[in-house]
Amino acid sequence: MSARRVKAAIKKFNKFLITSHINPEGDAVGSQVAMAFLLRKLGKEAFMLDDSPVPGSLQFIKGTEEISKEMPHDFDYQAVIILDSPDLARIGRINEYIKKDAVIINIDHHVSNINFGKFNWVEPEFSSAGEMVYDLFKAFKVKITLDEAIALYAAIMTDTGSFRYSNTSSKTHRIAAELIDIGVEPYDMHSRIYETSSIQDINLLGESLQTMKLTEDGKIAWLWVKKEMLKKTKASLEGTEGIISFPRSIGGVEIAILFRETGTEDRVKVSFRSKGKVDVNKLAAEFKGGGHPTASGCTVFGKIEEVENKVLEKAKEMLS
Ligand SMILES: [Mn+2]
Repeated sequence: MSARRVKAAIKKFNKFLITSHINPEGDAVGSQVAMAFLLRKLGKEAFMLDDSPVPGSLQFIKGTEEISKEMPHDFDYQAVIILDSPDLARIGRINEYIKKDAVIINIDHHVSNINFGKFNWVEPEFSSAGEMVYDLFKAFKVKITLDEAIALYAAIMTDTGSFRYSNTSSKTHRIAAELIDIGVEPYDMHSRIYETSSIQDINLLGESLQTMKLTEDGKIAWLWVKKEMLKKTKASLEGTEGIISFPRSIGGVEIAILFRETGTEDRVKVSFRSKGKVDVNKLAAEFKGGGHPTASGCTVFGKIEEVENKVLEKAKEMLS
């Protein structure tokens, strides 16, 4: 599919439900808000419904205050637009509101996307879902205003690791330049999103760094966030997001792994980053997860030590 085909699909409907994945980050939030703004400019109705709340650091983006956690009784949508989600499990609780015969428009850049929609626009070459929504603005020839530019820039900036990751293309920078010309202030965006850590989050980072380990060949680095660390530091799970960049930043490391204990059961959230030699989307898929070739994740049941063993074994296999 292409932006033009999605445009044709969108034209057929007037009332849209928009959603994205659980624990939304910049791309999920920014692409949803920009999509809602675009639909309204086209004279359509759009309602944003998410499983989990918008992180505090993204709440400055206009439109995020409209993202609801509950479905209004009187809103009967004709189509659902799902952004940045490789499968329906990723939208969590929102599945309860998706009718069996619902028309789903799937807009995503995950290589692991399983084409779950009636319309599937999946572009693994794109940096972000935000970049795809930008293309839709262009396909509809709709002028981008400052609020929309801020939402799109947040999506692109966060998913490219501030224009550092290998998914950053000349097109990504051209779009960013256009958004800056519209009025986006890069430093302001960066500082609002990344320079708002709490002292609790930094203390947690300190605890987590103490657990860092490296394989003998120096190619895999990993660390833990245990529930007791969260308790001790009073940090939020949200505050653990950037931790994986530390093992990744070690010279010679090819795979970085973060193990996070979550929930009440023995359940570990595992995040992977690769510097390009290993496809960590495939590694995550070994544990029923997915994502991108250089950034992915999965959830594994078991004690953190057991999960570490299992995951490391597979990671080593993939490296050899
Ligand atoms: Mn994304």
